[in-house]
Amino acid sequence: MPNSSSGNPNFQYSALLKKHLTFSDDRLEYDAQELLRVIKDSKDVIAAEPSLLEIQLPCIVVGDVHGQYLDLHRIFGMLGQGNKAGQVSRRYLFLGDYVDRGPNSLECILTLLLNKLAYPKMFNLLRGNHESMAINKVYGFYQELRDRFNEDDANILWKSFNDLFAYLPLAAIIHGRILCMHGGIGPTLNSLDDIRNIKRPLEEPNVNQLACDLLWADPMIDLKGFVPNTVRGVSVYFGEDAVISLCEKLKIDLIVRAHQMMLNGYGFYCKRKLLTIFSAPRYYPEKNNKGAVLRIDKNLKIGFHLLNPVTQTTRGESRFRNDFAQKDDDSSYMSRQGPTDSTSSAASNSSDPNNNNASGLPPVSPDSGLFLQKK
Ligand SMILES: [Mn+2]
Repeated sequence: MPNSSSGNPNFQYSALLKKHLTFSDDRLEYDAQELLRVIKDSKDVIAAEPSLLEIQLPCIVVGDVHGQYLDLHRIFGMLGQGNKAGQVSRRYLFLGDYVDRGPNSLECILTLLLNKLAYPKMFNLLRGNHESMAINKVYGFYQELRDRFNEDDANILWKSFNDLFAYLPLAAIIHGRILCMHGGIGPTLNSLDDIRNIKRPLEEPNVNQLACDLLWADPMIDLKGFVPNTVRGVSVYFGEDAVISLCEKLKIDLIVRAHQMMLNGYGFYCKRKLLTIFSAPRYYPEKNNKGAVLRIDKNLKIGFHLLNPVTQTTRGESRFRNDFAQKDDDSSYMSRQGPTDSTSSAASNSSDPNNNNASGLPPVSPDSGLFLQKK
């Protein structure tokens, strides 16, 4: 039984959560009936949350996970999911895209839901564009369920997971100052109440324009306003002027979103007003991209932890943990000169997370070439 002060005293799944604390790249064995109970219980908790979560400081923000269970373990190993007893000491905000693409969608979503049930205030889960039926039928999650269960159970589980996904909150505001979502902003977003007023469940997010933009939109360089997002086929691209005017209107400092692979795990846009964070290293094996997670301390200082891409020769728990002990990537970020392929491990020199410049933010980066597309 978890005994953190923020833990849920009625948590029923200690044994199941414990299975997820063991570092292993084997698939776990699941009982379909037990999973359905977890889904139902988490749906009750998540449905009671507002469409716009209010998050306190300090917190950790995690971008796309995409079924990369080992990398999720690396994040918890680095930052502390808790000790072996399952205690949690960090507040997390996940920006969606838990399923699809990677080999362990089920382990990833279960880890997050069980932690949500155990520590409802410490684990905050937003919806990504892959948390919807039309997408996760096609991009891996459905097939994974079919591979792991008989056809009836697979279909019931898939339907039930998506029923739950329809209730996931769509955005979060951290300390009233940092707005977070999976995709981006759109022309119908003019106040935080616009997000709060979105009614859930939203089985298909695209029926609500603002919800669609929150889940799908992308920034575009040298653009004014909004134009149709031709690469995604839904939602919009938004320009720097839209970011700046929304930050003024909402009286916020920064927008944090995920949704696009960053070679270095993260990238700024629009002079530090918009940050993309992507937490699935080696999502594109041919690009050998890093992953990153964002840390925001109690004074709103931000820093990054990087996940270097892992290959057959660099895998293993002890290597993973050693790899983490030293990461904060302000130095490699500062040395970036536009679009570079930072695959060299030398690019991730460590520096003290508390040694940022006075603003607490890394210097402005060249804003070009940081955004690559993947549907
Ligand atoms: Mn996405």
